[in-house]
Amino acid sequence: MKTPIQLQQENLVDLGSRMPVPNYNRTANKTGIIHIGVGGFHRAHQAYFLHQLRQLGEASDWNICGIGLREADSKLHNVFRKQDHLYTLMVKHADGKITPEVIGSIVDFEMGTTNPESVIARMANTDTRIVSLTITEGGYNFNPTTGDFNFDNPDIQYELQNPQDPRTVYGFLTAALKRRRDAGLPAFTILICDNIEHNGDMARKMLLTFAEAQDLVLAKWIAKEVCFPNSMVDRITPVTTKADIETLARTYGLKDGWPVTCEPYIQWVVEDKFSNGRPDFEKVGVQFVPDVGPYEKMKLRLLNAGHSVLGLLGVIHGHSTINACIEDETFATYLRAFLDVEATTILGDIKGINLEDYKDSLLERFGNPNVKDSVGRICMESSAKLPKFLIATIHENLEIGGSIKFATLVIAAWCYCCDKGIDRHGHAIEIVDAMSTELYQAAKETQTDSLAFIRQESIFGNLAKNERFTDLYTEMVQKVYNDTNIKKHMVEMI
Ligand code: CS2
Repeated sequence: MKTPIQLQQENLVDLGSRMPVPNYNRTANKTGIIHIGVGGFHRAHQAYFLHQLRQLGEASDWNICGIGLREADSKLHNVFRKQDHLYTLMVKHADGKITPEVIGSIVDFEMGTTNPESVIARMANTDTRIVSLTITEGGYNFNPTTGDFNFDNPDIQYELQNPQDPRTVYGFLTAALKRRRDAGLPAFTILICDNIEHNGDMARKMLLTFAEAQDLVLAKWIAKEVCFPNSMVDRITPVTTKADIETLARTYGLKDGWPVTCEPYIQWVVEDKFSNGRPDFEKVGVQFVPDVGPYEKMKLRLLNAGHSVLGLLGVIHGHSTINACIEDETFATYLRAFLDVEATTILGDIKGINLEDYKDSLLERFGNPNVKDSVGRICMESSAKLPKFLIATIHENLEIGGSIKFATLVIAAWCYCCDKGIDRHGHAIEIVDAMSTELYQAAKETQTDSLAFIRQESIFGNLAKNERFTDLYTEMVQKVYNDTNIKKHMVEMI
C-alpha cells in the first residue's frame, strides 16, 4: 500500500507517478470564466473539458473561478482551500476499472454569501468573459408550468430594493453587468449548463424580466450585449461517497477531501454565440451547432426522463441504485417501452442521430455496475425536474393521442412516495425537494380526492382537467395504493 499523499499543488510532482496531474502552470494565467454552482457535475464536465484543453497547452486565458451562492457551498470552499482548488476526477468504467486524474482548471473559489462585493468585482473584471451556471433545474426562480419569473421570492424583492447587496444569481449578474457597462467593458456571455430545454433562452428571459424591474436602461443594454447560448450537457455524475474517498486514498495513494466520480461518457453541445470569445472547446470534443434544441429535447426526454422512470419506480420497489434497476429485467423492459412508445414518438428525426442507437447506449450507461448512481439522487428535486423531463411528454402525447400509461404510473408512484414516505417493504423514503411540504400535503389528500396530487398546477399544468389523463391516473393510483408491489403493475403493462 502506498502512503497517501495530500492533494496540493506542491505535491503534484510526487503524485505524478501515481496518476495524471495538470501539466500546465495554473496560476500565471487569466481567469476568464466565473462559474456559479460548483457541484460534482460542473467538476466532471465543463471544468474537465477545460482541463483537457489546458493539458494541450491551450486556453491559458480561461481559468475558472468557482462561486458559491448557498451557505452549503462553504463545505467545498473549505476543502478547496486546503488543496489549492485541485480535485480528483474518478472515472468509473463498466469493467470495474477506475481511472483517477487530478484536475487543475479551477483556480479559485469565492462565497457570494459572505463576500458579495468581491464576487461582483470578479465578474466585472476585464479578464472575465464567460459566466457559466449549474444551479440545478429548480434554481432559476420561475414557475415550471407558466415559465413566469417568480417576483414573490423574498430574496428577489430584497435585491430589487438593494441592488448593491445581491443574493440570487439575478442580483449578482445585473450588478456585475451594470459595473461592466459603466466601465465601458464588453459584456460576458451567460452560459447555462443545467438540464432545461432552451436553457439559454430561458435564462435570458428571466434575467431581462428581473433587470427590467430594476433598471430599464440596463435591461436594454443586457438585451443587446449579452449572449445566452443554449447548451445540452451530459455526464452521469453520482454523489461522492465516503467509500470513494477511501478507495482513492487506499488504492491510489491520494488524500482528497472531495473527489468527484463519473461515468466515462461525456457530451456537450453548444450554440456558437458568445459575447466576448470562448475557449476552443471543439479541440476536446465539444460540438458547436447552430441549434441545440433537438439535442436538448432528446437528452431531457430520453436520458433524464428515463432516469426518473427508474428512480421513482425503483425507490418504491426498494432498488437502491440505477444499475440495480437495469439488472432487473422488468425495469429494463419497462424503461425501453417508455422510451420507445412514449418518448421517441414525439421527438421526430434528429439530424445525425440514430435514436435506436442512442437508446441502446442509454441502457448500457444506466447499467454500468461501477457507477452505482443512487435512486435517491435521481428522485431529489423531482418537482423541478419532472415538468421538463416527463410531464411535458405526457402533455404532448395527450395532444396527439399518444400513449401515456408508462409515464402515468410513475406519477402515481411519486404521489405514493410523497404521501407515505415508505417503500413496499415499509422502509423510509426521504423526500428531498424544495417543495416537499406542498408535495406531502397534496399527496396526503389522495385518499379523499384521488386527483389532489396532480392539482398542483405549478408542476402539472392543467393535467387535472384532462379526462383521459385523470381516468388513467386514478386507476393507477388505486393500483399502487392497493398493492405496492410495483413490479406487478409494471409487468401487466409491458
Ligand atoms: C439526472 C441527471 O438529475 C437527474 O435526475 O437525470 O443528473 C443526469 O444524470 C445528468 O443530466 C446526466 O447528464
